[in-house]
Amino acid sequence: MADRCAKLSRKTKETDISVGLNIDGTGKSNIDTGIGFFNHMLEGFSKHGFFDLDMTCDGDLNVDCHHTIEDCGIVLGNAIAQAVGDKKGIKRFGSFILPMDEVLVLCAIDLSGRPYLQFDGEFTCERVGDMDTEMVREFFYAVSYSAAMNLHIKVLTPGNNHHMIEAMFKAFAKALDDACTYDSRIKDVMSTKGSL
Ligand SMILES: [Mn+2]
Repeated sequence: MADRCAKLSRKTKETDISVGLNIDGTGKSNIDTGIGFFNHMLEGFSKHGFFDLDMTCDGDLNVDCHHTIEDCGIVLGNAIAQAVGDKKGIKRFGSFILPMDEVLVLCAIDLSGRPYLQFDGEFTCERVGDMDTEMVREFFYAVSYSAAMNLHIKVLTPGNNHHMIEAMFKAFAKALDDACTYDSRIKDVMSTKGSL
């Protein structure tokens, strides 16, 4: 079976983004968003989901990190949607509970074609590195809507803010990898409707 890939770019007055994604990759990444902590999160997403991800963003960081992180989420979500294609033969649902030291985070995904984000987590500081913590939810909201996925992220045990955010990105990667996995018992699309 051919690798499921997408290559996209998006340019506005606020951001100029290029993304290359291979869902059937090995976890290689080449990421430069101009935001060190956000790069670190996307590298973890790539590595732990076995997704090859190239992502560059030239954004208006002189304003703040908002447009860069939100728009990267939009384009990554679009790339996920394009790469998974018609979703024939894949499990559709995926979930993972990821520990990171004292923190425990749950992520559950349904590649349903219906966008929804349920985000249950609170941060106790405004920023980690050069990333505003309120942008974590915005990022996952953008991904869930542009990929048309149902995405639940829930902090089961809170703790260090860096740990909570990193555990979210890694749990998201593992859950998405799970949802995208082929199951030989699934001959068509995993839906009684016949399409997702
Ligand atoms: Mn870290």
